[in-house]
Amino acid sequence: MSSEHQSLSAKQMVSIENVDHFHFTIITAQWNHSVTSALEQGCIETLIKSGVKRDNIQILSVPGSWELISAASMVVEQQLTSAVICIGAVIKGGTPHFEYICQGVTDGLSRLCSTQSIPVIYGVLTLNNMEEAVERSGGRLGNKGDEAAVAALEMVNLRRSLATPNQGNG
Ligand code: RBF
Repeated sequence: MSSEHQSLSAKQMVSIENVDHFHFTIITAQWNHSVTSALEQGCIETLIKSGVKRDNIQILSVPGSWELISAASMVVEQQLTSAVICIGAVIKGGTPHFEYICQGVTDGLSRLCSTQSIPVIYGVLTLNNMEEAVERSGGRLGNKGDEAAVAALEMVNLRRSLATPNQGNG
């Protein structure tokens, strides 16, 4: 899948009315920490540049990407946050674990998205090697943590607009 014309990172901030009313939860996997911490940082910076209060950003940590599923489920169950942003980096190794973890995490987060309405954002990089990871976590190809933040902002705004009664403009 080409990423041409699909990158959100050029935005790096989103203009949303009353954005300070929203609360965000970032869940970061600790596996490949140098990559995930850079993604987390990019995500926080984009949220703050867009007007989110630092106090309204909760940051949680889990051991690996696999645990993003259960942690995100717990957070969603609490119904206290406007969006959950899941951050992880799965890097191909010498065993078939890569395929199982990527598929499992993707399926788990996808199920969560389709069974409840708090936006759950997929900020999990699936990578062939560390070079690809570096390029996407603040390198040549931007920071996918920024893009996860932009997606979260757009989704909380969409959810609010759907919940707001029509004010006579169509
Ligand atoms: N977690 C990641 O977030 N990224 C990885 O690249 C990654 N590779 C793994 C490779 C193997 C062989 C195993 C056993 C686990 C790996 N995990 C990885 C950790 C996984 O997401 C989870 O934390 C553990 O399996 C414990 O449930």
